[in-house]
Amino acid sequence: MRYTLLLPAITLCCSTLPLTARAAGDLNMICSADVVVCEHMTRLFSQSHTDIKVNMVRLSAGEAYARIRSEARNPRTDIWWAGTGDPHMQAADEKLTQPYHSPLLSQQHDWAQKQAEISDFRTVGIYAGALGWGYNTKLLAEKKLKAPACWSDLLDPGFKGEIQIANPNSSGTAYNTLATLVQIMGEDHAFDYLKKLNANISQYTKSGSAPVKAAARGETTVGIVFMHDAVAMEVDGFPVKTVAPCEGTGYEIGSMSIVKGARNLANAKVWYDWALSADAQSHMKEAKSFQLPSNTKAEISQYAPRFENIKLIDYDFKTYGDSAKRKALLSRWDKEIGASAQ
Ligand code: S7P
Repeated sequence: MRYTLLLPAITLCCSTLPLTARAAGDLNMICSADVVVCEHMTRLFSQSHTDIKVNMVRLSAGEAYARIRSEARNPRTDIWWAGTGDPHMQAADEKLTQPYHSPLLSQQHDWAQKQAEISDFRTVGIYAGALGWGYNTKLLAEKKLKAPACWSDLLDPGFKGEIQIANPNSSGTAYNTLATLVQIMGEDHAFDYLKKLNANISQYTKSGSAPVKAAARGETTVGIVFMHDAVAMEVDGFPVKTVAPCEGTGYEIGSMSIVKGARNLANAKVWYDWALSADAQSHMKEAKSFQLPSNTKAEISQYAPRFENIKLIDYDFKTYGDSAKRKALLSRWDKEIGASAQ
């Protein structure tokens, strides 16, 4: 009798529990790749892991770092997938993320494993891509401008108001550009260069790939971006040409990190191992994500800009992912470039 009376009460209690009570089934993820690949990879993961509900938000890499920092005392995010390595390294440096030794680490290229080693395994490389730009071939011809092949060509006064790049505070791409120029030219010369370039910039966008999307639409002539983001516009049929700068260029190691104090740690590790697998990485090109995958067995898109064809600098990920270095460069950029941006 007592049991029969209790039953309706139990049914009432449990059917009204909010969905969030199923803590073991959630994964809160920040994705810092292009939104199309973020959605594609989330969908694929969800198809093979039906018990885990992925709540994904897309943020540029600098914004993602800032969000994770602001949540440090009460983490809402479990995993940060993709985005340039420098802010992942900064988060690791500040111990905002936690070490994880994935069983799939040994399947990754040396450059991806090195990213893990220099961060005490708080982040890991998942793809790589070189920096450059894309220009709109029709606009270039209409404006009778010489095709820019070198960083120095972008200072041509003919490009006044014709170039876009992102803001390095929000964008991992733009920070990678800033660090690249500092490594090629030395810090003072790089800032001189950026001041001159500022005269030709029409807009500092929030997201890193926005400039070449604008070039594809004919809203600007040149967008300084990762080469694979420019190639994606070419593959989409836009009149865009991708350039690897003649003086040499930097590159990113797109990274992944588990947040310290992640509430859904077990699920974060499930995503982490899946995202390092050859199978998962081979699917990225379906969303026109043409970086070089970290897993040595993952398929490489025929459109991926290959490092052997690009003059690459020996980018110093440890130094330019260092928290004090990144803060100092961004603060100098704010004072000398951002404050006078048109
Ligand atoms: O679109 C892909 C990609 O370029 O986006 C990531 C990058 O963080 C862009 O976002 P923000 O510049 O807006 O931070 C790169 O890691 C990736 O290759």
